[in-house]
Amino acid sequence: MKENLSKQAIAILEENFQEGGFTIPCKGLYPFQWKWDSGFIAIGQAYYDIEKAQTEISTLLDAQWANGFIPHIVFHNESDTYFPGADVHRSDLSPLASKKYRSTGMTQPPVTGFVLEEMYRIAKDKKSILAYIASEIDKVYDNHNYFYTNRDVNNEGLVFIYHNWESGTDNSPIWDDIWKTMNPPEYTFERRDTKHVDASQRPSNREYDHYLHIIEIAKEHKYNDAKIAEHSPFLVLDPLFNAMLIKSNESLINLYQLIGDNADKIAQLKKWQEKSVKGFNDKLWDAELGAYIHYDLRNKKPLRFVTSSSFSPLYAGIPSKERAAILVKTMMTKFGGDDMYLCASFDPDSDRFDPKKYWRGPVWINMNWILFYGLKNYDFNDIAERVKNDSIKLIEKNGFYEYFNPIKKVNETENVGYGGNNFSWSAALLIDLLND
Ligand code: 2M8
Repeated sequence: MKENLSKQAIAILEENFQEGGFTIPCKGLYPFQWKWDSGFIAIGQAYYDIEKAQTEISTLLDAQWANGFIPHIVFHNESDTYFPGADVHRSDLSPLASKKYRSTGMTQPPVTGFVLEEMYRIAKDKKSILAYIASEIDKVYDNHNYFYTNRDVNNEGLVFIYHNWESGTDNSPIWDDIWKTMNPPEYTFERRDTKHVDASQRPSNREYDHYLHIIEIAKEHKYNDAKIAEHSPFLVLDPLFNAMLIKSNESLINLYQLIGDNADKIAQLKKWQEKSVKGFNDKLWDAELGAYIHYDLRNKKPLRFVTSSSFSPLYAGIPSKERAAILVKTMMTKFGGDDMYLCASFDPDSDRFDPKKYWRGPVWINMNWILFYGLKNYDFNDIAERVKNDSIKLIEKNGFYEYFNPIKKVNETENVGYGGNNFSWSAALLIDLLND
């Protein structure tokens, strides 16, 4: 069974690999290179073709901007199956943008640092992979420098996101309260995602108005971060995004130590790290909820909801042992009933929970992967096994979908895989989970 699933996963990754040296997340639905997808994809590729994994990351890093920024989508190729494309995003408005590739002017969770460390862990030839890492690691360091220089507006070790698409958890119910503070125009546009996937599993047109409006504001300011921090109606400290940055800081420290030299960079990373972990625990912990939460910087208020992002700090070693125990208790009480697969993306007790709609409730394999390793970090090994087995079961029964219904009863009678099928990161991370 294990072997067969792995073979299927490899076939999907191979099928989605493009001539330009990168892998699309999903045919039709997502026809370009996405930043955090590429990171997860490289982890899977590392098991069967380490050179391909290297190419995946190098292709992404090649699109880095002059200030160290790495965009969330790189438009290496033309495609009319996705909206909004390069002509909407207009990265050329920024004087700092890559002259080589068109891209978006927003980013995604900074996973690349820990992905390099994962590649090192998986690769058989340590010498050769370390030489590769040594040739690329400074670009990732520059990316972290970009974040701390431009996006930590309160100088508290926490970096903001200015768009829900930067979070990766696009239409999470957390953003509903922010949308209430905005009143964007009704734009005229043609959705493409709903041509590939049933509209009931995707965000609404009105939600897209909000998404587009924030892009228009960022474009007016030529994607200048200081201006964005001043004017964007969406300005959030996201626990998932910051946890990924902190985990990647740690990976960069470990990798620079393996490479040797670079004492100044290691010292700087340690400084960032200390400040970020402290800022994270001070500002994003909600003692009453027993979980980490988002913070709305624009409206200066905590967004008090429990999501799968709330648990991601386990992966980055952010909570103390005591706090981790509280966090896992919250997770198991709310998300871990016998009738549920772990781990829903949004609080199943909330009236905003929707088990079929995108980031409003379904299980996502990348979040389960983060959770699996996070739980293991703190020796919650039985729960980690459950997360792993639930991920395998859902894929085995339904296919390599983008997301899955967490309610077990529904899985007995229906296919509960939603969104795109033959989805790359579901395939890539399953390879890793099966090899654990
Ligand atoms: C989804 O987001 C894109 C925009 O970036 C979209 O819906 O058009 C999200 O799930 C995101 O996290 C993911 O990286 C992307 C590609 O898989 O799809």
